[in-house]
Amino acid sequence: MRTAHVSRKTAETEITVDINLDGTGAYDNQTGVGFFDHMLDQLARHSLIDMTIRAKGDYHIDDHHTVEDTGIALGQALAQALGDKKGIRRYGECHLPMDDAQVRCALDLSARPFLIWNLELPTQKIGTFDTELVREFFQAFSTHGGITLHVDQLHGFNSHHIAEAAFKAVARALRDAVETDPRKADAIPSTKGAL
Ligand SMILES: [Mn+2]
Repeated sequence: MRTAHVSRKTAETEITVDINLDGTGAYDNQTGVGFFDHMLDQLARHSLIDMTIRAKGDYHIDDHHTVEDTGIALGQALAQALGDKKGIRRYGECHLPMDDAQVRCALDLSARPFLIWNLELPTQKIGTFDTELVREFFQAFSTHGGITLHVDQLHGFNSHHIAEAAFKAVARALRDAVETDPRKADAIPSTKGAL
């Protein structure tokens, strides 16, 4: 079973993550940050990765630690569930349109974390959510998940749409990358023999 449970507690946040890479996109995400829950739900739904997340953080400061640390824990869970990465497709890509917004994601489950981030969210806030936290989440997720993650905005003027298109684009690319390739199900997809 390609599943993982991660529990992470610091002075700033307390987070548990449960995922199943071979799921149906079922989700139950409660982080105390409404817009972020909405984004995590998109990530699960469109990657078909089952995802249950519980987070509590130091909201009296702001949502920064909660969002960043959820990215860390989710990245750790992904790496753990992938294990030796035998049989996976490894790469994924997606152009995701949402109304005015279009976001492109290309990713490699390489174990070489690298984030290319080319999004400009025109407003500082979406509701009470700080838009700069979208990048913080994906920085943490790529670092701890071992993902080469390129995210580029091609169009868009509505912050909610741009952010949501980014989460959906990553989700859809992730769906392809974690999938098992039946033509090479017993091999690690690298000429090095390890990922
Ligand atoms: Mn929405």
